[in-house]
Amino acid sequence: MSFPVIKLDRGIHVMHLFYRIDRVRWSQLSAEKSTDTRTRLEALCAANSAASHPRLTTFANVGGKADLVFMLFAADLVQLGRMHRDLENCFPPGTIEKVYSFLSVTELPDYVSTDEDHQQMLARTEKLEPGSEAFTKRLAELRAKQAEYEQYRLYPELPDWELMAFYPMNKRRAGADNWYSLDFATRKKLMGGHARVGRKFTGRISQLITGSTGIDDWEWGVTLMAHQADALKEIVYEMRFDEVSARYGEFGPFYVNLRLTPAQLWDHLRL
Ligand code: 76R
Repeated sequence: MSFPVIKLDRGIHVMHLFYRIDRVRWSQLSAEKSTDTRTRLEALCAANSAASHPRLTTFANVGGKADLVFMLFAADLVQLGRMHRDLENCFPPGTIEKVYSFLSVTELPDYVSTDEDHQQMLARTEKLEPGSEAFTKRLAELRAKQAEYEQYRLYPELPDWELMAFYPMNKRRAGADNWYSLDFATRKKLMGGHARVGRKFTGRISQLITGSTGIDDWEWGVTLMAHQADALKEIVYEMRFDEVSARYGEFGPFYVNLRLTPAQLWDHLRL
């Protein structure tokens, strides 16, 4: 059967899925059925294991809000929907129940550096003469770095670190604190401060911000990969002092998840 292909002009679709296991139903499964479920899930992960997309990764939630957690990446929305259904079909009927889901897309932020920003920076900060050999060389370097950054933002290859935290957020639109009525230059300046805080966590946090305005109930999904929970706590705490979050950030529920392979998941969750 043929299906429509629904791609973005640039970037890919992302889904975060959270399930609880129905322990009563699960306890009625035979050991073979449990193994069969794991084997199907392993096959689905193997079929969707590109560095960027299509990709399906598995996690166990810690904290009690869910049991199983999945992160899905696909260029085509129909393919993403299919991955979601195939994933649920790995499990015997009624054994898992969705407790939270989030649909979003990768995007380039409005505030990315432009070629003009780079040229001004070279002239003002690095004191290079526009048009000179040194200027042209540095500009080419900055352009290459920018292209690499944009590729990463749109087609992210998240590191498989031990922890994945997820939470949705909005920018506030209330009275005097309306992010969307600020002019572009002010928003860009404020986001510069935000990025400075973020860069302090290089090596401890790897972040993916996906856009969901008009797609899901919040405006962005924040996915943070970390090795330790203190890095998660510190980055979110430090950002609270930065005006972008202090004044304009509104947050949904936080989920902290362990990156585990299906085999590890089965052992961890005693499936
Ligand atoms: O992409 C970049 O690195 C460029 C700078 C940058 C942008 C444009 C950046 C850097 N972020 C950007 C956009 Mn971010 N980010 C968050 C959160 O908990 C909170 O208070 C907020 C949740 C975290 C923890 C975080 C981390 N960022 C955004 C946007 C889109 C805003 C828009 O378009 O209006 C949101 C919602 C958002 C939220 N950010 C960084 C980080 C980190 C760690 C960095 C530094 C990345 C690096 O360069 O190493």
